[in-house]
Amino acid sequence: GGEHSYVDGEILRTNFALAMSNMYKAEVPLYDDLVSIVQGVNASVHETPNDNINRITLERHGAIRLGTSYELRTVRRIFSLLGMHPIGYYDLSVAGLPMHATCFRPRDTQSLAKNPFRVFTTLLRPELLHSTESRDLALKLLGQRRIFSQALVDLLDIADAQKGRFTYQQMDYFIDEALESFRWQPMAAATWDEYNTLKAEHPILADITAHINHLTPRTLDIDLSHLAMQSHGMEVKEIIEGPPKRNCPILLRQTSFLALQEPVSYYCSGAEAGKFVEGYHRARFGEIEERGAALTRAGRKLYDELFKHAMETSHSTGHKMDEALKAVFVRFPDTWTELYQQRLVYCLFTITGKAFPPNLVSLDRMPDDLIDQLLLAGVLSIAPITYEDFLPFSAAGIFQSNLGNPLSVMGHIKPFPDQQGFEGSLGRSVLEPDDLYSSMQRKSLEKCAQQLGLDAL
Ligand code: OOG
Ligand code: NI
Repeated sequence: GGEHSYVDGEILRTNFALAMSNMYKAEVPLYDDLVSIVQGVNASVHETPNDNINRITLERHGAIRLGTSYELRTVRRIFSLLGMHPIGYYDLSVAGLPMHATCFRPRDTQSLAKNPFRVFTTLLRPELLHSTESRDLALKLLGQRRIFSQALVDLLDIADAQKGRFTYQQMDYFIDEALESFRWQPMAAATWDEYNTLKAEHPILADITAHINHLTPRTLDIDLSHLAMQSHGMEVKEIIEGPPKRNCPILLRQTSFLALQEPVSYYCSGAEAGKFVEGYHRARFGEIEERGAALTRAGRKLYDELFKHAMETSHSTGHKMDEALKAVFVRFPDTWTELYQQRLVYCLFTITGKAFPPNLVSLDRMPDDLIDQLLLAGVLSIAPITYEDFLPFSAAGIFQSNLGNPLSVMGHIKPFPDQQGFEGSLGRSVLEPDDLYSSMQRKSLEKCAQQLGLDAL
């Protein structure tokens, strides 16, 4: 052993996530209540579909909104030490927001099972703003702000020199310094006039702040949790975002309580310079989510078509979106066997111990649909792979609930994705979620093949 012992990245992530959760509990007591409600519901729901209850109890996602590529690259360095990688590209211009995003999260099954902490990280796209005045102002303010302390940047350099690791003592400093970057700032960086100029251009501009704006626990039953939030007197959003309630949950369903009105002080400018205005800002809210199966490209395509169809029907008939969704989604199969047979979901395979059927052994060539036949014969069994990512329209719904304005009337942003531009700012490419899920599925099949003494499955 050397002079130092270094902290495992997984431990660093869990300690960081717990420290962040404690900070947020102290700052937003309603979040603490929300966590208790969800844990009560989770304890009352018996089956846990595919993830263990320890993972689910720890599980949180948060969100931050960044303004410059320097900021994005620095959080990339922070998250990389925690074993969190940029996964997926989200174009939010489709929802009228001058922003795009990725999710920093662990990548592989083992790491996700230990602690799947994730942070949805958006970056402003100033080129999508119409007025030169607000664009220049936003860029000026962003250029001036320092979200990361010098001590934090020094610690990141130290970690680089130690192959991306910290000693236990360095870990404690690092967590403290990094958390400072994501803490609520009661004193605004913008003056009162500047704040109002930005807000007039696009309400989201006043919201590009690195503070963690929510921390979401995972519930095993979002309908029950939603009711429990209401009966605790929380001001909860009426609808649950995402797919409707089903036997076989898919993707991600989310709901939240509305953003709190919190006091913020703004400096005055011009003749009033030196004084400040006691203002308010709605930014922080509480959200819960229920996670279901990851969909294949075909599954996602069907989901997107049905979702669009439900939106259109609900617009044209005035029916509620949840009723429209329920009606339309009868076309999405709802047993795991059918979902796999139609290759709509990703699954992990295991062998059951049942013998290989003799009718297959006697064939001189393995049938193409061997996997399906082995499933049917009960030699293999499947469990859906959990969806670890986000949904752009649900994300947009979250932004909207803060702003209190339908996005359709704001900003007039022309939708176009720019993944390359995002990756340029990030300094690397993002990983493709689909590749990760399909490789998890493939690995589980390789293991089964080996156990059954087959060359491949
Ligand atoms: C990000 C919203 C995205 C979710 O759960 O979809 C998100 C934000 O509000 O900054 O967290
Ligand atoms: Ni969220």
